[in-house]
Amino acid sequence: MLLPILHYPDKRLRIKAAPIAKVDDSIRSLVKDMFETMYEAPGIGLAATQVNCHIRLIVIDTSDDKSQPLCLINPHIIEKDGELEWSEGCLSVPNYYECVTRANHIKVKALDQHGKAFELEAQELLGVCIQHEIDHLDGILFVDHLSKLKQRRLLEKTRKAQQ
Ligand code: GNR
Ligand code: NI
Repeated sequence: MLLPILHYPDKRLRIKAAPIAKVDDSIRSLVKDMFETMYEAPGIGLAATQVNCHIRLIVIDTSDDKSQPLCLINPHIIEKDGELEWSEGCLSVPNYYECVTRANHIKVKALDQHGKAFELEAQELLGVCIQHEIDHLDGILFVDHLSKLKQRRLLEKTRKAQQ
C-alpha cells in the first residue's frame, strides 16, 4: 500500500519518533508499505516520520536496481569520523537540493525486520542517507543544516508554490 508523504513545512515532520518496543507483524507490514512508497517515489531512503508514523524505523536502498533493501529499527550511530559534503534532496522537500556536511564514515547499530540486532559500517551515499534518515526520526530536516538565508529563501519558494 502506498503511503502519503508529509511535505515541509508540515509540523508533524518535527515530532521526535519513539523507540519500537517489539518488532511484530504490524511493524513488518509498515516496513513493506514504506519500501513500496520509497521505490515508487522514487527515493533511496524513507523514515517512518515522513509517512506520519512516529516510531524509529527507516528503510533504505541506494542500489540502482532495488537489490539492496535495508531496514533499520531503533538505529544508533555508535562511531563516526571524518567529514564530507554531499548534495542532498528529500522526498519531504520536493525539487530542492543543497550541499550538507556530514560524517564521512559511520558505524550504526540497529535491529532488522525480524528484531535481530546487527551492525553496519557505511560511507559516502549510504552513510549520508543513514544520517539523513536518523535526523528525520529526531524531527530534523536536511534544510536545518543550511544557512538561515537559504532556509528563508526555501520557505518563501514553498509558500509561492502552494499558492
Ligand atoms: O531520495 C533521497 N535522496 C537523497 C539524496 C542525497 C541525500 C539524502 C537523500 S534521502 C532522499 C529520500 C528521503 O527524503 N529520505 O528521507
Ligand atoms: Ni528525507
